[in-house]
Amino acid sequence: MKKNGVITIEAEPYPFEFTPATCALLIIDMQRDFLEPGGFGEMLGNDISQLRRAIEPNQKLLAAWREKGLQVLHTREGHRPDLGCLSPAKKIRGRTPRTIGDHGPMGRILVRGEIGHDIIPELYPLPGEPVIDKPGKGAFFSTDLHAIMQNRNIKQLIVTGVTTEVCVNTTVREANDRGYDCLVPEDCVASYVPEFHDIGLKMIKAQGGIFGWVSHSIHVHAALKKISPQKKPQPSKKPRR
Ligand code: TIU
Repeated sequence: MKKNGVITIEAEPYPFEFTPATCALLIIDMQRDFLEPGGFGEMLGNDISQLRRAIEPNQKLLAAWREKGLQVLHTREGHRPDLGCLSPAKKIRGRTPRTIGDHGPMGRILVRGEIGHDIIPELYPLPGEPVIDKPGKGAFFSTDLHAIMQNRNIKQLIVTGVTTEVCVNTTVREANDRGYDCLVPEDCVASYVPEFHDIGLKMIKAQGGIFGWVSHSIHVHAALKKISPQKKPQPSKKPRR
């Protein structure tokens, strides 16, 4: 470990200076609608096995991350039951017989509160881990993620989840523009289209890391082994007067 609690993580295009106390694991949209049979993703004709490959590496990383008492954030893509935050363009995109807000096998498609909208049991959030409900692809658009990060002194993100070229990529770009450093472990993100996964990762690390860093979870695990558990921020017992 270097001075100021910095740990170097092997990454491309160059090593990532990991500061555990101010770094959160941001798990994007690991929802039943995208990953489980009968969900929205499969209904659109996608091969969900391509996404399910990322479940186990995420489980292992999440377990190691929680063991060290580091900060975890989760996102879910979806809409209010009244669909007030669903743009007409998104509603009709794809021109499929059933679209967002319609009834599917796991409840209304991508609607908050429905079974399909929720996070898969394998990666279910613990109490105290913020879940950001987002209506768009990027996790900053129309959400309180930025405020949560500022309030919790988060300056770096390890971004995992699905899909590599859509919600992961959009979120990394949004975070980068807000001054946050993002590292993406390639085995913890996935796409329905392997080609897009590869290119999505290349886009992040191109041009000297134009949007961020790409690594593998083995290197994140190696870094985690070097740190002692962090003290979790405790809610103050007495109300301040
Ligand atoms: N979470 C996320 O990436 N939402 C998508 O709609 N992804 C697709 O790849 N369609």
